[in-house]
Amino acid sequence: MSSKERYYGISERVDVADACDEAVESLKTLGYAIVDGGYSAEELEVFSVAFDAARRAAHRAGGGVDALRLIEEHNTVRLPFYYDARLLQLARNARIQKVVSQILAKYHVLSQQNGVINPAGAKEYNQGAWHRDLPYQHVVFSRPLAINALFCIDEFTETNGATMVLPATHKQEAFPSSHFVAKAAKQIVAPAGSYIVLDCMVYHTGSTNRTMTDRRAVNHVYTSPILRQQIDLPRFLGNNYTRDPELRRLLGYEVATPSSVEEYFAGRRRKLKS
Ligand SMILES: O=C(O)CCC(=O)C(=O)O
Repeated sequence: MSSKERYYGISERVDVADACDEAVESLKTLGYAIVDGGYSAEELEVFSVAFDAARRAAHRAGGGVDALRLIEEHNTVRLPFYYDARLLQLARNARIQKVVSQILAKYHVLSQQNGVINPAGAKEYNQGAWHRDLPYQHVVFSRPLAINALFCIDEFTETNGATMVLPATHKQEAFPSSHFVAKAAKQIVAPAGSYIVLDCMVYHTGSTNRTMTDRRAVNHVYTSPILRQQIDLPRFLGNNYTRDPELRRLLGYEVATPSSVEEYFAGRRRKLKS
């Protein structure tokens, strides 16, 4: 059969000029896309080392793995860039920023950066269950309000628990039936250095890691500035963390809720002056 596309009765078509447009189209229709982060092998090695360093530091800061296990936090590294600044680059990746700007708006905020460990040896973990990244929300948005970008530190394979998605479920309020889940679930295998980008409302889950090596990733959730961050980054990092205006905006320094009428007025004065 000829590979030439054949169609009729079509007078409008989505225009796709580059990899960013392809990702945007896929995100809008299916709710997911794979984006190559564009990093060299040397850079990927740096991220791998930085991830492990952040994991060790976060475990120490959290009182050790056993203490974290009690609250099911031992397979998550909250804000890994706080423990190893090299990981902040992952949140600022130019290709991801372009996709997120196109889907949300140029002004979006980093709500979360989480190191995700899918543990070796088929152990259960907190991301191994169907969920949305805006959990408990049974709504459909006419435009996305939140996008997540899961950076694969390791290759994602069928055997090490690559993420599964239920395509297009960002367009449906309720979690689908077991029949749909069994029929439609799709596993996203991806090379190390890729981002698995999801509409936060598409149902997804990690799957079972049947290898003897942990599968590591770093998840980012970017949101419209009207949504609150998982952890209040400006308060956590302190006002002197960075002077870079673009980074301050991404980290949410411009969206702190005023704590008094006076503070609200001060914000108005700053806004009207600029
Ligand atoms: O570990 C995975 O494959 C999925 C991660 C995930 O669902 C999340 O971080 O929200």
